[in-house]
Amino acid sequence: MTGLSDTIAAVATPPGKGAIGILRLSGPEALTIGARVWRGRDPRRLAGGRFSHGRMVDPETGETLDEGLLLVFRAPRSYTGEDALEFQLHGSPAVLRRGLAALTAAGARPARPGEFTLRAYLNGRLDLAQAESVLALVEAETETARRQALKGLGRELTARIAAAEAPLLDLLAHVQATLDYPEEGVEPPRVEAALEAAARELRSLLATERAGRIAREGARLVLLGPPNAGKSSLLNALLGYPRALVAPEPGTTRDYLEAPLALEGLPVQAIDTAGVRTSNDPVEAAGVRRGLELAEGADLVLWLSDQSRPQVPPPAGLDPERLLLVASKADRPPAWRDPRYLPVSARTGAGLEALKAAIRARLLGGAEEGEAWLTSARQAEALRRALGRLEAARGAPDDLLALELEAALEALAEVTGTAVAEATLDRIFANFCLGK
Ligand SMILES: Nc1nc2c(ncn2[C@@H]2O[C@H](COP(=O)(O)OP(=O)(O)O)[C@@H](O)[C@H]2O)c(=O)[nH]1
Ligand SMILES: [Mg+2]
Repeated sequence: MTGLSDTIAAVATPPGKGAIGILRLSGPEALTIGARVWRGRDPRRLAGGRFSHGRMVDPETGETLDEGLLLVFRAPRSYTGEDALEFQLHGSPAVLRRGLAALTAAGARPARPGEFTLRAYLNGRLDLAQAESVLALVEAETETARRQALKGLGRELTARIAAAEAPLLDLLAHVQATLDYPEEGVEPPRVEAALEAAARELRSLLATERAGRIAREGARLVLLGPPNAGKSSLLNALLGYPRALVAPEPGTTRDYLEAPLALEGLPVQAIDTAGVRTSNDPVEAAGVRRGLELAEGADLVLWLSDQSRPQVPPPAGLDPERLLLVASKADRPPAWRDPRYLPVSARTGAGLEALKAAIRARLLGGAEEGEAWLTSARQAEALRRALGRLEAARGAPDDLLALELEAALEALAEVTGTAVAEATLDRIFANFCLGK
């Protein structure tokens, strides 16, 4: 990782054509380099937050590359915490390519992916949980993902980590005092209470890991059931348009098909499968096997049994934690009733909203929508290590207790980045796109 001594430049807008394209420049020489490529008001004479209308030029030939706006940010009041410039030009690949070349010819170095945010972190503008939220926000494709990323950016996740740290720091101070003055000794109830308070917060944060992953990456929802149970019809009803073929004769869906679905801001990939039955048709039999395989990798499986025909239980071996039971064709006279099954009619839409709500609730698990969730697998891994240390600390003698507490606090500090090795930083920021 290079230090902060050089000035970096990148195109900050996505590749392609658009009304506006932005070049970003940050570092100690940003204002001087900017002056070499800008014909308009001299950025060195502009205060932070001001802009200049002018032309961007090739610093060697003086050729005009484009006209636009130059925005000036002065350290430490910029995204990176350094002097920084933003060139708002026309969003043309040719303009931005030449503009970036002009900046490097004038003394800047092309930035690596995530390097602007890395600098923001190194300069103390963002902690690591916030930096990961920047990435999550840029990548957010749904409302849930956007809301959660914004909470992380607003330090709400950082605050939840701090809430777990507080009782541990308190306890550690006490243990260290008693190690210095051994005649005192820490009372066991006090130790227990502190460890439990921290562990409770960590467990409730870890319970948001799955919801956070689903908000970012989407969930896989598999529709499973006997032929003719109404799986394809239910998929179409959930989607609100006819995606899958529906037919009165069983065995219509022989392969599986996927369609994206948004459940109140939660991205879901819905997968319709061939009916589960023993079939002599090899193609259909392969489809059935595929359906069961898909169910293995699903975040949630809807098992459909036609309520107007004899009840068919789900195949053994499906994880009950990831199973939601649906009594389909609920508009018909029922042949059975079972309180474990949610009655739904794809034909009339009855029960559809309740089903959507149930799917959503099951996918989110224990995660409350109003709280900040974990935004990366890295964070969850650090919390699990901290939790392991707290377990080891229970009933330990004071000297060992102190060591376990320190280790737990170190693991927690990794989440916000107060103690992160350089190698880890490189890995985290390499996930960013260029110009961020
Ligand atoms: N009355 C009624 N018929 C339905 C409903 N859902 C599906 N069907 C009918 O049941 C048959 C099989 O539906 P389909 O969706 O292809 O079932 P799949 O084999 O499980 O995919 C078709 O004739 C559908 O019109 C429903 O909610 N109510
Ligand atoms: Mg079907």
